[in-house]
Amino acid sequence: MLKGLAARNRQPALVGWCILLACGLVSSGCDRDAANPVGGAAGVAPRPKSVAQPLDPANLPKAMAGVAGIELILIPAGEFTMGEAGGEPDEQPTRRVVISQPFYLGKYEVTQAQWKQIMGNNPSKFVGDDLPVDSVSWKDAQAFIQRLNDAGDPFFYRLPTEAEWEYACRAGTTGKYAGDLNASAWYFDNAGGKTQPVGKKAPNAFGLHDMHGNAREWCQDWYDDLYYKKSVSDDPTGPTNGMWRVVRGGSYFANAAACRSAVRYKLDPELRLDSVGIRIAASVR
Ligand SMILES: [Ca+2]
Repeated sequence: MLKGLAARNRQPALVGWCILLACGLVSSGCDRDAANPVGGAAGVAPRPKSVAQPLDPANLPKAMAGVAGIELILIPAGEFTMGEAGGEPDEQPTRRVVISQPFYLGKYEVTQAQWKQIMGNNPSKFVGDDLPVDSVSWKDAQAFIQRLNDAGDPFFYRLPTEAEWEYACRAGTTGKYAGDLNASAWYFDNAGGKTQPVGKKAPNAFGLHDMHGNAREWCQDWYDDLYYKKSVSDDPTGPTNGMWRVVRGGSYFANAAACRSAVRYKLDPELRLDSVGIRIAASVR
């Protein structure tokens, strides 16, 4: 399951970023100069800067595509009950949580094609352009996100908070799953022992695919099993420090109980597992 710290190809990859409305091309600021390398080494041209117009927070598009064509869905502000009564101890007590600002979340897990475009390497155990990238650590995810942000488009890219992740996963539902698990998730009973191309299972009510299964997903927060007992209710961002980062959602290798909306996992931020990938969140700058 684990992969060593193999030498990583740090050769800068192109970030030919382009902002697209999902339902129609918007050419503003589009830059696809694939030959222009990125980075600050001698003789290397600087990354092209964005000339995109900032987004209007009062009139945000419901779907957009950011760097590397990562499709983003607008998640509305709202509130929900986080956790599951009768679930694991770290899922309790359940409590009302407010997500005060809309944000964008990846429609799909980050694919290997997207990871390769940004990072110039592919750490995944299960290889395929449409498969979720796997075997990436939390720290690897931060390096990926830094490159997305270097593109200078109208988003601030990041991982979702744990609260945002569960809010987005539930999409208004209150049960164990946001719909029929077999219809919406690749998990132990149906995945054949490996990850599957993203987006093949039914989306949830927000239009997000593979929240319950396929690859687990890193969140930004530190993990604390007692956090729900002391967390603020508005836009919680997790403990201020810790040993582990939060991982959410089930995977191709998880049983049904381990795919529930409320399930929390902790993982060393330097660990790479073939069942763990990422999904990108984005705030408007
Ligand atoms: Ca997933």
